[in-house]
Amino acid sequence: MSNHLFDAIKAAASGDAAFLRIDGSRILTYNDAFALSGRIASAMDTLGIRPGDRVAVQVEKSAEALILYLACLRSGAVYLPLNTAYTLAELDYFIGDAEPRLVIVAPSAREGIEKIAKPHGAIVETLDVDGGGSLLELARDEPADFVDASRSADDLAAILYTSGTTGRSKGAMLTHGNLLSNALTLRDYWRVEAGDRLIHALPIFHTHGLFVATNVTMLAGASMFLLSRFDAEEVISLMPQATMLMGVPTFYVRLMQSARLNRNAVANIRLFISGSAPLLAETHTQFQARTGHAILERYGMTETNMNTSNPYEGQRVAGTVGFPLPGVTIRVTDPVTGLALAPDETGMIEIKGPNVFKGYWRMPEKTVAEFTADGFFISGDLGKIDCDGYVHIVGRGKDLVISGGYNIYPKEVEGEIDQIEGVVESAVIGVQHPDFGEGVTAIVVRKTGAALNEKTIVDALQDRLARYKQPKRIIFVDDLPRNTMGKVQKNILRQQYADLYTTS
Ligand code: MLC
Ligand code: AMP
Repeated sequence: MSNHLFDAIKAAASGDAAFLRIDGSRILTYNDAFALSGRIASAMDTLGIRPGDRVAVQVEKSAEALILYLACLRSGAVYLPLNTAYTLAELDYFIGDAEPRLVIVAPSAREGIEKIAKPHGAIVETLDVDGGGSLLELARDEPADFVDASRSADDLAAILYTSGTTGRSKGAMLTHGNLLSNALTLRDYWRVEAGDRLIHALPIFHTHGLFVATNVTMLAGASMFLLSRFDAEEVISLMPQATMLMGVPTFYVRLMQSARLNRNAVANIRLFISGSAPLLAETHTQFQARTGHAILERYGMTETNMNTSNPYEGQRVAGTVGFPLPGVTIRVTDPVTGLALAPDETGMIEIKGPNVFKGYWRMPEKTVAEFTADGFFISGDLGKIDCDGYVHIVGRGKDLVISGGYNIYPKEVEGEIDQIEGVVESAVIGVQHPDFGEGVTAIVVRKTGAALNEKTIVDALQDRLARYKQPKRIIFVDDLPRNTMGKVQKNILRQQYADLYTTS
């Protein structure tokens, strides 16, 4: 029996090589990770988890949490990671929609989750950040030599939810083939080898920290320093022992705020990679001046894994996301006619390749709507390909804010604000933010005499929306600007409040 992704991971690594470096002293080898993932997979089998069952996971980052992802691959389960910032109200939707057979949460969250999960027939087990919890207790006495479930390239490995521009979040279905092909391509493109040591400071519930960082590391048999979160000083302290860093642009902005970041500090680093949000050309240039390193920017999406990358050798051009990866086809089309555009013309970016997902979970119409007749995925990003072949992302055709690498859909935030007593209507926009790239900003119209201020609105959102989706600032106005069709003109609001975070 073969397991498409896990077999490749197992074959790539030397068993006694270091995989995870934790807290400066603890090292887990690949053999350790394979043994523990085998025991967890056996425990899940005992719990009745079968290939194709969804396993939803909302736990803090830890070595065991990462190994749980491997266990799911091996058992044939579909891994469904959830942002630790999600509130119970948000989780209720994901669990109802995905119908996981098993939900794994922190011990402190068990009671609340059980109320949501049990009506959907899910079992709840726990995993805490120190490697405790009921799941590992079950796994302790299980055999390590689990017989991996047979999974082909087309079988699902994971579902990752992405918020929708028009309402409900959609579960992007990623296959073993999607993940393996993209990770092998990136490994080769970025020349990742067994001797590499990646500083891993990203969350492990999104494509960037989970698939790009982790799959690429494992398929090179390399190792990573697993940090619970990003802390610029801690990252700089680790640099002399590391060779690579992957981060969102906020990482690089924050690193440059430290006086300790200089050529000496980065002397051992081979490659700095940025993605998930636009890296300002000025950040790229300043970082290069300080460290001598041209950050390698790449472009991806939950639905497609990685699509483009600046070159390893050759010029990494600031403000561009580089070339289509080998095997990936990118074209730019006229959003109205759908016809392919010439170089340097701006239009919709469309993507085709083995990296592109299988569709949205239980949303066949949405899936059809987001693909062209000839099988290209319509990204929602506006861009162009210049005469040298570099792809530029110049805007978004979708109403989306990206803050510190997290996507926030204004529609969802507006929906919650509009339900608050005393609110007539709201418009949520992204405004340039020095730390997060864009800051979620709400423009709100109150009913006459309503006793509403910034605090009452934020308080009302507390249990409804993850903290990172909540507006950093709320501005009250008498009316929202509208065009003749009655549509709110967000471009006018974005211009009007453009300096909100840079001048205060
Ligand atoms: C935290 N906060 C955020 C935030 N992260 N607010 C807006 N945007 C964010 N990204 C909130 C906190 O809850 C806190 O609220 C306040 O802002 C300040 O927190 P902080 O301590 O400064 O935040 P920190 O923990 O340092 O986190 C910032 C960060 C983190 C940038 C390091 O958000 C992060 O790791 N982002 C990476 C996201 C990511 O992996 N994206 C990849 C998606 S995959 P308060 O008010 O309670 O103090 C993808 C595909 C691809 O897009 O191409 O890769
Ligand atoms: P997500 O849905 O979280 O996977 O976010 C994907 C979106 O992030 C893409 O559609 C882009 O809008 C954006 N994105 C990712 N990488 C980059 C990048 N390097 N430059 C600009 N935007 C990016």
